[in-house]
Amino acid sequence: MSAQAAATMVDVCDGHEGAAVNDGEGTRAAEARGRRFGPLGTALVIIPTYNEAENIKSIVGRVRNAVPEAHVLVADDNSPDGTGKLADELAAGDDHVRVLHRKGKEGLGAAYLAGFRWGVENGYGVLIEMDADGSHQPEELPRLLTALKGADLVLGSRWVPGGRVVNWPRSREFISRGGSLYSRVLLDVPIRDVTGGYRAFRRETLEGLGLDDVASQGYCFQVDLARRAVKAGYHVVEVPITFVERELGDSKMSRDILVEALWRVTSWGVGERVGKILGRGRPPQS
Ligand SMILES: Nc1nc2c(ncn2[C@@H]2O[C@H](COP(=O)(O)OP(=O)(O)O)[C@@H](O)[C@H]2O)c(=O)[nH]1
Ligand SMILES: [Mg+2]
Repeated sequence: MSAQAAATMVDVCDGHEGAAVNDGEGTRAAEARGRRFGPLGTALVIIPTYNEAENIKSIVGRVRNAVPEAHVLVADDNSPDGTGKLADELAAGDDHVRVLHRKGKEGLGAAYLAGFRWGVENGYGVLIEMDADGSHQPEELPRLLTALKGADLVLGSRWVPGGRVVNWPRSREFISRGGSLYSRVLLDVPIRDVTGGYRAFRRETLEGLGLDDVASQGYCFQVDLARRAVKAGYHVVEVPITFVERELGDSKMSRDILVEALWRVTSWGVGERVGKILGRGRPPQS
């Protein structure tokens, strides 16, 4: 890990922001808290796809080069552009690549849940979320994995010192920063990039999040998982990343996805506050 990346890593659970709270191995803060983390085990990089025919070969190749020991699972929602077939061709020539064919477009959250389930059933120790369009650079994955040695969950973050976005229109940056700020304040989670989708989970962390009742379908799935991890007391660390806007294919961001995120985050926040007033500790789950 570079000195700059280590210095800007943010230990969410200790409440420090922009401070050097982790050393190069990401272990100092965890040790201070009396935690010892077990070995990581084999990593599975889950890549959800819907119409990513122009990107799939490149992204899988980059992951295989950047982290040759990791396995890749493409979770395709029966993309009309033939992404699933291209992924099958990659899998046929590489035993580290698998494809989960799903019946139709059900949203990012559902694809990840299916991928997590497959990964846990098949004994992987680390489950990674990564977009197919190159926005999450596979070359940054080793830094996330290093940080995970001393954490339960690592979030690739655009909005901590050292993190940035490349080629994003101002409107997207505004929505993303605003969404993170709204979620952070309303849900009381000390995370700078709550909506980001470049993440590494320990298997035990995922198992502890109670994923069976996750109803979030679109991008608020990311907020939901981050919120669950913080509330459950997991050790969450943000690592700065450079997010590069896609060059090929189209974004699946839509008005419906934004509306779902807004109403779900608002209802979680209001539900938590009402629960506190009524003396119930447990956050709302769906
Ligand atoms: N399987 C599956 N993947 C999806 C779905 N919606 C989006 N994705 C994938 O999720 C990732 C992020 O979507 P993208 O369109 O790049 O969103 P943006 O980066 O926010 O503009 C990409 O790999 C998409 O192909 C879906 O309904 N099903
Ligand atoms: Mg994208």
